[in-house]
Amino acid sequence: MTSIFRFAAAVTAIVFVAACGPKEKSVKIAVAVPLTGDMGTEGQGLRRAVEMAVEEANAAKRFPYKLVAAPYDDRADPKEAVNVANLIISDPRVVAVIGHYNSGSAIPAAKVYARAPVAMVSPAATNPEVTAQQNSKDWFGPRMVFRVVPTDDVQGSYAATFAYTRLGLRRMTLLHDKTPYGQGLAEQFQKTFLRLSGKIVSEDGISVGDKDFKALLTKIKSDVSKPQGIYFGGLYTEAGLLLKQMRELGLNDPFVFISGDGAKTSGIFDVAGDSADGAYLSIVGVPVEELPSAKAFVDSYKKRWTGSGEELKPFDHFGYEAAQVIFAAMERAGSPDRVKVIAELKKTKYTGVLGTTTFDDKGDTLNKIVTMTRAHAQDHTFPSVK
Ligand code: ABU
Repeated sequence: MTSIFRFAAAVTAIVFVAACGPKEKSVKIAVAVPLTGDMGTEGQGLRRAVEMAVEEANAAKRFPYKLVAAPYDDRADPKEAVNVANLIISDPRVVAVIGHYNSGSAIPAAKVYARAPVAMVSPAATNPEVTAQQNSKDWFGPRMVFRVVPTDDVQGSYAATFAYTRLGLRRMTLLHDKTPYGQGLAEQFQKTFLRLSGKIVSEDGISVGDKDFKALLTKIKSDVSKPQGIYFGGLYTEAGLLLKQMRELGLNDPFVFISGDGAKTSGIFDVAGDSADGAYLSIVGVPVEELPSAKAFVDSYKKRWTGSGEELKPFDHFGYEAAQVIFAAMERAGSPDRVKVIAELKKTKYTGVLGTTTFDDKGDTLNKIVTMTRAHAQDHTFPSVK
């Protein structure tokens, strides 16, 4: 540890003791995710999962202080994520951060956390740069970014191999939302699809918030290269609108729509209705309902949260596991000291909902499983493609 970080650790410890009076000792786990807007549904799920983990830890008296899940709304906006990150690091009671959901938010926010330093464990952001940036020469701080989800080089490559080998597709159109996540995922798909001798007949960027894709889809439909489908890198709102408008223009089976984990959520049915049916959506990990190690979590979550609008969301089990990994590091550290917790997170070997989580030297999980699912509009499910 360099002297500047030893100093930061000492300050954190002193401020922590000072901030916690003799009667009320509490330590915060920040949950920095979108809590409002289109992506708020996904962030609220993550908040619920972390809150449940915190409640369980408090009930079991795992720590000699009270844990608090502290939610922060980054609104899926990179600038707001940086604002939120600055707020978080200024609160000495925050020992670690679970977040962010969007790679576009996680990348700049991580730079703020590094300066503190405070650990960030992402339960959802899949762009490789979220962790890879820690190896760049202008990284200021220790390596303190971790994530419990596989990255988009794995996910994009998997989807391209699935499209080429399993579906026999040879000509695809590439669309993305120009975000680090959407564009990065589409580029990873392209790389592998080309390597397999597939052809990308066109590539276009759209913007998050765009509503009308008819002109773009008409161009794709009349393309003389006859694309067999669209690969879209982006989130569920735009994916749902693309699907709806594709079907309205007659782009139906066997024309395919393939996208990734940011589009695979029940919101896609709210946007596209029956038009979502048949869409191929890759996810990181295994669908939670098909994961035996997640059964106890799913049962507890449903008991704790099920009510109007509070169903389990796709990344909630990752949020819960991120909390468990942090708690285990805090126990090993023997104190809620930010720097000691970072050091212990690096040594993680935690077996829980996701199986065993260990991190490579970038902070990425060694669990690299990706699954292809297919949207089933009738019952709003996403069974895995066997
Ligand atoms: N991986 C899905 C969440 C979106 C993102 O990584 O930006």
